[in-house]
Amino acid sequence: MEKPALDNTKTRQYPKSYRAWLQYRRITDDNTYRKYRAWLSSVGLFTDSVITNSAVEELAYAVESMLDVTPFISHSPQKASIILGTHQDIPLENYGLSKSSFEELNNEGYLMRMVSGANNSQQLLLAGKSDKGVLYAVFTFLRLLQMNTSMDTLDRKDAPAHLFRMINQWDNIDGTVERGYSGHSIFYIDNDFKEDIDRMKDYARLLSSAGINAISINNVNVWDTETNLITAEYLPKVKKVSDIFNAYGISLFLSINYASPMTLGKLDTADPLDSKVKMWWKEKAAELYHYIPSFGGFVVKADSEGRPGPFTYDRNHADGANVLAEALEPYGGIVIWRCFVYNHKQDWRDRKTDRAKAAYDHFKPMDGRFLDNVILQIKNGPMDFQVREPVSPLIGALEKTNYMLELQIAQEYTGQQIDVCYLIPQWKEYLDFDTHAGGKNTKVKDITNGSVYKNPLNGIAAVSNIGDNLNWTGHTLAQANLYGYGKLIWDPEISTEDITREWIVLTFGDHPKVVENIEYILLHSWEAYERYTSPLGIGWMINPGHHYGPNIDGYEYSKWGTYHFADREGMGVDRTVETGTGYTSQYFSPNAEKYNSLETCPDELLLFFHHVPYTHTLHSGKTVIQHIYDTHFQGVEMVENFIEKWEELEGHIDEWTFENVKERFQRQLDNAIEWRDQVNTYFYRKSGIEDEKSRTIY
Ligand code: GCW
Repeated sequence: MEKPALDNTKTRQYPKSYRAWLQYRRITDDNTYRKYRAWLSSVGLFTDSVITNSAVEELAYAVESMLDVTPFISHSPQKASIILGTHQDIPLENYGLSKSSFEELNNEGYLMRMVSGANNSQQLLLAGKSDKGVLYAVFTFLRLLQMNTSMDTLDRKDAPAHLFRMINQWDNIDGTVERGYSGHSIFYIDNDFKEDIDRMKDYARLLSSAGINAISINNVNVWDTETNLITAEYLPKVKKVSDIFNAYGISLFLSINYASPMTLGKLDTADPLDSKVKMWWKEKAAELYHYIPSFGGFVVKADSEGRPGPFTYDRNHADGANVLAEALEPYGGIVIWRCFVYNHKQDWRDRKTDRAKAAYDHFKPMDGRFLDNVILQIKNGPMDFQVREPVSPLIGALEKTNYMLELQIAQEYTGQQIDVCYLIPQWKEYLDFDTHAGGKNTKVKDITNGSVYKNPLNGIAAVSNIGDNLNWTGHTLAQANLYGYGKLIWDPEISTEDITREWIVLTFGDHPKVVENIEYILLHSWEAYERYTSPLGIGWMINPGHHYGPNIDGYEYSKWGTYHFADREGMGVDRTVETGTGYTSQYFSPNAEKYNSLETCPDELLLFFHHVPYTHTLHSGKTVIQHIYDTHFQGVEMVENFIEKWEELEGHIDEWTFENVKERFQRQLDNAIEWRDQVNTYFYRKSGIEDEKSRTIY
């Protein structure tokens, strides 16, 4: 593996979608072209590091692509038009700044400002608090340039809201990707790392430009061969991948198998309190950091869906996580411990056990017992990335524990990158949700960024949606979820509309029709998907196993704890305190009361919390059954409308992408129709109640 170089001629051979939001289109307006060509021809560098080298390389690549000129890079920046460096290295006084200008910025922040240089020439200062800040400043500058923003009075400060902004790859070493909908892994093939490190580097660029700073590169389900990733057999290769990501300010993590002391160490136990096990992990950590001094740490799925964990030895999760944390601590390593722990062998006849309660029940009693370098990673909802779920009640419930929220960019339950489903509006709702944990206005985003409980470590992670498809995400519009994720967790205050428009312009250019139609499609797509799939927060009703397409009873008599309980009278899960599972009591007041009461429970979550007759009237004024019929017909109409809007863009979008999205839309329509007809027919047959509008139900 040698160091790949950024090469415009090479990526130009791929479909445009390969470059995603880093298109760096040639500037077509003559005046702007001439002006910027002159202005961007010289770059001066005050700081020299691996990360600032990446920044300079990106700048040069972009300028060449947009302006057909290779900028001159100098280490005597006085005369250069773009000046890069950290705040320690730049002589700030020369530019009317001081160290105090950087005080309020965290380590990854930056400042960009247009200043007057010698002979009244304009100089743009891109100053990072650290070299990562420099890189982020360069990516921002290139974004502004592509968005045709005026640079004349540029003056901005920026820093990320979260400490960890992470991506979890669910890639297996045989090259498959769990819940991957975009081809094979870009990292692995046939039980080894891939040779094509250009692809990994381009991925690192995409992630870094969206503000991501951490990645775990293997599936949280760590199978036999992957267990060996932390051994001398693979570590030199892991190091090479780590170097690629580190150069873009991204630290590398591995998912580990909790039973490693047995499978790799040949010990007779993996009991976290056993002294041999403790020693084994300590020696393992020493070995790991010997190979990769910058190693981020472990991601752990333990006692979850059959994976090994501390429960086998009658130990709790704090014991389980702390043995790893102790081993990594001397090197600054982190343990990210997932809270997706529930009984996956439930009896469907048992209506008292409630999967939704599991994470809270397991982890709330453990609050304060984890070491400082452990972060608990909590899925956004109590179930599993459904199109609609309440926010997990565990978020806010832990006061003395580090938090990380887990989202899923991969559209496992939301159309698998065949159907368009833009998730930024959904995530925005989660981040803005008021948990009331510390009184009114204790939003999820203030907990995940550590400001409520002052947890030293914090962040958000999400399951990646990329693979080796030439457009990375299968459906080109699914790129928006990856970009939007990065932007949103960098700054949860940015509006969905701003993120959306920015992504469209960067990806497709600023033709008004293109912006208008794609924006319309994206912003309505989650709603459309929800309408033609599972109604009112009930979730599931999908085909077991692969999770695409309708199967109303697919999980109804299964062991997974995901039921709708539909009978001839009604449907929904009673999670109230009085007559149900009592799940609602896991929320803080007044959310607990709000969800517990049929009168105040929001419509969109009604069936998540209550079992009601089909004739129950919603706040909207419709009955549950009429709501089901109406939304399912509307959902399909919305998809038909998206298709018309997309067709209008023919000629304005490159052919490859146009066809890619068109083909996906056709499949989405087929899927939506299947959902509509199966769901409507099922509930019509169960309830015997006619559709008020007498539309076709089978
Ligand atoms: O959503 C479920 C998925 C599994 C996944 C699991 C998890 C990686 O169906 O494929 O396993 O969640 O999050 O651990």
